[in-house]
Amino acid sequence: MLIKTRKASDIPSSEITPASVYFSRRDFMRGVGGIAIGSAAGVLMSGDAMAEDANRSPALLNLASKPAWLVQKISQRKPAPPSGPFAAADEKTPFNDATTYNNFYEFGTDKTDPSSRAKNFAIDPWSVEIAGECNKPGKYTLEDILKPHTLEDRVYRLRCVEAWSMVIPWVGFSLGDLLKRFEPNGNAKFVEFQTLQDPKQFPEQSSRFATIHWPYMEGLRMDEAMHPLAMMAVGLYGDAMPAQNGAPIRLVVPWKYGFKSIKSIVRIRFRSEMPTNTWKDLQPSEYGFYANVNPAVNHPRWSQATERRLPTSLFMPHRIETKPFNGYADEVESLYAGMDLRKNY
Ligand SMILES: Nc1nc2c(c(=O)[nH]1)N[C@H]1C(S)=C(S)[C@@H](COP(=O)(O)O)O[C@H]1N2
Ligand SMILES: [Mo]
Repeated sequence: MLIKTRKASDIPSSEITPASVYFSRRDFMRGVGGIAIGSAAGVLMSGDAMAEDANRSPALLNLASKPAWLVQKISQRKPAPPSGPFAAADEKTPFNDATTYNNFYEFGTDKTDPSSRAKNFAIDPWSVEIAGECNKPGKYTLEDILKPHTLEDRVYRLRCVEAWSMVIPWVGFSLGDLLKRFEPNGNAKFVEFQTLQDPKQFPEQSSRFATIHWPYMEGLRMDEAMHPLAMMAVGLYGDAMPAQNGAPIRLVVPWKYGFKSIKSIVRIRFRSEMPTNTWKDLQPSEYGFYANVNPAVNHPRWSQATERRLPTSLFMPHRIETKPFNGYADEVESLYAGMDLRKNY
């Protein structure tokens, strides 16, 4: 995403999944009878089986500690994953890939920086401030934020604006169910999200060379935020959220480019005005507020018509066509009726 030009031929080593990882995953799938492929897997897997991955490395969680109440809450999530658009039939990206190929610029700009630099990330205590146009503003502990919600597994495609994608089994709940509790008032047209500002935890926040203006910010229009697909995630693969994926709580908006899915949230503010968002702020000609996945509108420096579905290797580039709204058009298209999506990119 940062303004690096590179030839198609020099694939950085961080983008090449070791063949061993890829093939052992395949062997594992074959080992369970060859049926656990694609949609069959989604139907047959229970919530617990969802957590399984042959090559999973627990050290990759990168958390200083996991609060006991959170572990318990995750274990008490709904037993069966929801179906339809909440459970993508695509083959899931293995845990080790989803947790070592990340964008989290607070830790650095290379894909491996977040997983290698996020050791002992502290999420306890954690609180989220609720502010702006609502009847119940205040500072809430993470436990209070999560208390009334039953967690569930949802498998979503994640499409980065850089033209790669993954398929991740998140643990979480609908953002709208959270927002309603704070009783947004009639002036609440947008909702703004802010990432933790803490240079002790995020090395890039004290770097003199960082191009981003911290803290990382994002926003949604209120009707987008209330859409049932928009999700607050507190974990993946049936466990707590790894630091590098946005612990302890992050947004996931599967029909938008990945940069909308802001990590490690500490503030949610209801607003009458459209919030700024970090990438638009940095380069408005390249990144917009809406950022809906759209194969018909290219990034000024690359095509958005296709994407690399991770894991990839030199032998298996796994390039697939990008779908409008990342394949969620039936669900979300109506939110944008009458809007010119070339202008509102
Ligand atoms: N705070 C914060 N949130 C962020 C980012 C970031 O750099 N900082 N990167 C975004 C981008 S560009 C993408 S593609 C997704 C990646 O999520 P993942 O690492 O869990 O796959 O996180 C998004 N959320
Ligand atoms: Mo991204």
